[in-house]
Amino acid sequence: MKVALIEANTDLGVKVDGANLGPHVLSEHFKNKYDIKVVNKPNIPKERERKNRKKNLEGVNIFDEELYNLVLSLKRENIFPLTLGGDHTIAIASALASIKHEDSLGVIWVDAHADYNTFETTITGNLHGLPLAANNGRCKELTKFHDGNYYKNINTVIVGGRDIDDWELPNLLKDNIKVFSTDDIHKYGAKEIMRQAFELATKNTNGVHISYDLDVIDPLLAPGVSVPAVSGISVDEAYEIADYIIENKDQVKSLDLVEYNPTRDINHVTEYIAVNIIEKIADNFSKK
Ligand SMILES: [Mn+2]
Repeated sequence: MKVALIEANTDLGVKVDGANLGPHVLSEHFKNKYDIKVVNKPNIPKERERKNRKKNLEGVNIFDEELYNLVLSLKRENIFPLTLGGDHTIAIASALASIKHEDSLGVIWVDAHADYNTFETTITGNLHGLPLAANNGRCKELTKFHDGNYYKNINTVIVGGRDIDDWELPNLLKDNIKVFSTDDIHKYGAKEIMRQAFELATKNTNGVHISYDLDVIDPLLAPGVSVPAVSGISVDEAYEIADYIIENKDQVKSLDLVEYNPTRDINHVTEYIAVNIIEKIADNFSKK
């Protein structure tokens, strides 16, 4: 299957600047190998008012609508979309475009954070804390461009969660979202946790969308992210997750690798890890 890399160049979903610069740094490593598509953030000033709980809503929606249409057009051409973020709001577009095409999908959200806030529960108003809830139909103002199915709670799985907001937790409990913690990965192994995650996400669906946030990795090992959370998984565990995805590629319909922020990186260490993950996945998926 042909693979396209998409630069999703935006940081409108987070107060910290720089995630918009990440995708191009990563895609440069692959420019002679894969088709590179580009979506840039709209040229409107970034809102930073602390009390605004819908910061940059308009800009995020303009961006996501364009990315949604791009991912959908690739899916219709039978090209595998590997979307490089960018802050995690880009996954609203990629995940919903994928389910629009596939009709029924589960999602595995590999992330230190749950990204399951709503406009009512977000404390910061940084919209990259809402995409998983948006993909389940809880934040309709973020998904106006989408006219397909939403993801079901029962097929929604978080892997590596360890930094969940006080007001976000009731959302997860109410919707009964399965969260495998960072400790679960250390205890049972990344492979076993991914096996269970796939089992849940693919039950009675046509496959799975994977959204892989680099901040799941310990920030001492991968500092190049906008919102680091201490005590993450190891680099080996991060690669094991990628290997499991590859072993089960027939079920994987789309994938994001997000939140690389080169302005926060130290000696390119996070870039190196991200490039390894992309390389593994893109090389294997192009053979499927
Ligand atoms: Mn995230």
